[in-house]
Formats: sequence, structure tokens, C-alpha cells
Amino acid sequence: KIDAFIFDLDGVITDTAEYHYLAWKALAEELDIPFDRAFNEQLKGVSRTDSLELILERGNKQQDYSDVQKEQFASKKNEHYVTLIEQISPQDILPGIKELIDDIKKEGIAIGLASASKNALSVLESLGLRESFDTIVDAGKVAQGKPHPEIFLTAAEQLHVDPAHCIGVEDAASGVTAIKGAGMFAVAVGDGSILSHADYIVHSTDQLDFQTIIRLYKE
Ligand code: B16
Ligand code: MG
Repeated sequence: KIDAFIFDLDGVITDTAEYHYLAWKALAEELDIPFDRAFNEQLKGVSRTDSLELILERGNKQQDYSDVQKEQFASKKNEHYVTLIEQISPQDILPGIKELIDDIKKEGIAIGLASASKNALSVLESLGLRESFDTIVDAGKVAQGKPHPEIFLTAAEQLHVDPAHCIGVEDAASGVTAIKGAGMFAVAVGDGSILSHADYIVHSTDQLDFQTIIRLYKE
């Protein structure tokens, strides 16, 4: 029996992962720290402050700046990111997601959002998807970020469902670890070599088929 689907936002419902990448890249370059897509993979699902630490660490610069400066860097990245996501519209919903959400709704299964992003609500609103979600976990209220399971467990709790009866959908390695840690069935979208700990992996969102997921969950 499936009680809920709990979705990650960035990289699953819409490609804000690309905007995070662009905004971090601009900041990293300003700080003379090399930044590429391979390294960016490690930042997916990771909170803003933790992402900044990883970037500074990569440039061996974590000791070079005060906490106040680091906060300014994080704000700068976010301001850039917020200007990039202003253009988001319902056309930016990734292929197959609308159909999947409709199929889930038709079966009367609940839908939750477990995004590490403090901008998640505004992104969902721009996509016109706010009403499709029965619950959204406020990233600001979760003490431990992904890969810790807290965010997925909180979503299940807010929906009053048993985590064992939930399916989590993620694009990040840290997110898949969080789903598994929560005792949920993990569906991953992306590169199988970094998401191999998921229960089911697809290359892109258009391959997310409700019936297939249900069948695999039941096996
Ligand atoms: P913000 P998700 C995560 O969202 C992103 O994957 C990650 O790259 C980002 O740093 C994090 O949100 C925090 O976002 O700076 O907007 O609070 O994938 O968990 O939906
Ligand atoms: Mg993600």
C-alpha cells in the first residue's frame, strides 16, 4: 500500500539545479575557485551554507573569510539565484512530472515536497503547482540537511503516513541517502553511477511512469 509520494524539487520537478549551478559558478569564479559540473553534483540537495563551505574547501579558502563574509557570499549567491528563477513559469515543469502528479492524484495518494531550498515555495508557485502538494516541509525548520533523513521523515509526519508506505523521488546522491535512511522506497532521476543506492533509477523525468513505480514498489 502506498500512502504518499514525496518529491525533491530542484532537478526533479523543475531544473532549478541549473540556476543553482550558474549562481554558484559565478560566485566561485569571483573567489578564484575552480568550479565545474562534476563538482556541482556534490552540491545538489546540500543546503546553501553547506554548499558554500564545500566550495571554499575546494579552493582551500575556508579559513580565509570570517563568518560575516561567508554570510555575505551566501546572500550574494541567493540574490543572483532569485533573479534567475524570476523567469520560471509552468512551462518549466520537467517532462512527465505533470502526468505523474495527475496519476498519483487519481489514485488518491498524497503528495509532499521535501526540498532543502528556502526558495521552494516561491518556485512551486511560479510553476503553478502549489495546489498539487498536500504538504511542504519548510527547509528552515529542519535541523539536519540531506543526507540526513529528517526532511523526508518530517514530510511523512506532516502527511500522517508511515514512511515505509512512502516513495521518495530525488536527483541527488545525498537525497537518495536521505530517502533510504527514512525507510522509504527511493526513485532516482539521473546518472546511475552516482545514484546506485536508489531502488529504481531512470535517466530523465519523462521516464517516470506511475504504473512502473508502483509495480517495482510492490515487488
Ligand atoms: P536555497 P532540493 C536544494 O534543493 C538544491 O538541490 C541545492 O543545490 C541548494 O543549495 C539547496 O536546495 C538550498 O537552496 O539556497 O534556495 O535555500 O534539491 O533539495 O530541492
Ligand atoms: Mg534535487
